[in-house]
Amino acid sequence: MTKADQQQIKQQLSVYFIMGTANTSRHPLDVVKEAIQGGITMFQFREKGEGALQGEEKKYLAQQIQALCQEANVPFIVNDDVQLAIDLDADGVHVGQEDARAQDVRERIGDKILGVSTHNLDEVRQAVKDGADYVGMGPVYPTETKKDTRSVQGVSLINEVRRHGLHIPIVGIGGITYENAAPVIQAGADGISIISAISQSTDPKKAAAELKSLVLSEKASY
Ligand code: TZP
Ligand code: MG
Repeated sequence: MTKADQQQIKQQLSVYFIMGTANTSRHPLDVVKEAIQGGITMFQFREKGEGALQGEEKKYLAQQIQALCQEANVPFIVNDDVQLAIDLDADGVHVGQEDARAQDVRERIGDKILGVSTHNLDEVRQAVKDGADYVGMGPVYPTETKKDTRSVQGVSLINEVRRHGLHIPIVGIGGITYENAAPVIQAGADGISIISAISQSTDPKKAAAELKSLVLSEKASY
């Protein structure tokens, strides 16, 4: 894969579904299948929290989800676990500030997609320097899904980064639902990262489809 171009990444971030076994009471493969049918544009395998699979079990589930994503042309990104991403030849890796240094990850993964979580302008600038393809920003809204988040920041950092003329692709994360997604795009994000609004939905396909049409119509009005 050649290094992803920025416009393509911006499209792929539109509806970025993140999930692991802890985020659903159903079989994760069924949920991902339905989310793909609903039109998600990127997927992140984030296997952490209570009951998270480890080792070979984790790898096996990742492979099965990756196969679904490949069939649908949805980029498959691995959270934190750089070695797993390399072993599976995933499309990319997402790391937080507490994980492996982005610059080192970039060296290890070559042209794969690199995403970095950021919480202030300095972290965004550093991520750009380190070779990130996109940055995550949040939590935008309160969330029950991740307990150890930084403080809720609304869309202020997204606004600030765009005000400073930085063009790095941005995805907002944290507590985003159909009802509150529009301001995230209006602030200048290229997409929304979602866990529970899709994984806990009684109809993940419909939830994904509704979020997608909202995001695409907001993006089209800019
Ligand atoms: N990072 C910041 S908030 C969050 C992560 C992984 C959880 C987002 O989950 P939800 O259910 O979409 O609020
Ligand atoms: Mg992490």
